[in-house]
Amino acid sequence: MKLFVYHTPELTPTDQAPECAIAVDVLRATSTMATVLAAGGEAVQVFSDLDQLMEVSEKWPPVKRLRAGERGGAKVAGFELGNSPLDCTPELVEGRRLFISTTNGTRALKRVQDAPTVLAAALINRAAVVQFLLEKQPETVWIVGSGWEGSFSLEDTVCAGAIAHSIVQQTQLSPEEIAGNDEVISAIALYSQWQDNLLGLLHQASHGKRLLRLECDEDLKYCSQTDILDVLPIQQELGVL
Ligand code: 3SL
Repeated sequence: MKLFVYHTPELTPTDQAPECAIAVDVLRATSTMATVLAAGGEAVQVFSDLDQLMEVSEKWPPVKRLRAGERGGAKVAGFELGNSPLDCTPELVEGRRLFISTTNGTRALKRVQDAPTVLAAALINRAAVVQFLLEKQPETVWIVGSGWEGSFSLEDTVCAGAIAHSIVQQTQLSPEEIAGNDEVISAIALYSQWQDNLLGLLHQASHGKRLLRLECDEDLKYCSQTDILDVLPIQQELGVL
């Protein structure tokens, strides 16, 4: 198994495809998706376009659907939910499909959706993702950070590092042996330095600061936890996890 880390969807090669692609948006899209599925959501369907989301979700009975829309960190008017994982309680989401569009996270998933296996990872479900990789042993794995509008995001790269670090620990392979590109080595180094203070890292990240300005402190605390949800968001059909 060779891992490749890409800091943003734009940095992924356009002429290659991995056996397994993992989209990461710790703050907050993939944390929200993992939370919804762990809370009994029927599925999560992702859209880059809000109008398309409305059109597709309209065909579902209101009791079976939830619409989540986020732009610039804020909830989109007319949607039931923004992108806070803390709103996704079992009481609300159980048995319902989440139709979701966010600024960057859903874009990352869309970029890799043609890979044979597509996963969504965050710190909160890192162990479940690692377990899947160790069991299935895909030859090539891309871990794709969502970034922010094309720029690097500290929190997505630290999550990529958390995944790679755990694989190194559980296989006794060296970072060099699993690394398909230099970004894997630097992601492991970032995680190794911050693993005991991930909340501190989220507070330093530019998107973390943006969310703090929007009073989302509790979201940062929640998303900074590792391995708290045993859930594997895996694509079942195009755009549906
Ligand atoms: O960009 C995204 O996809 C979002 O996760 C951003 S936010 O955390 O909801 O602001």
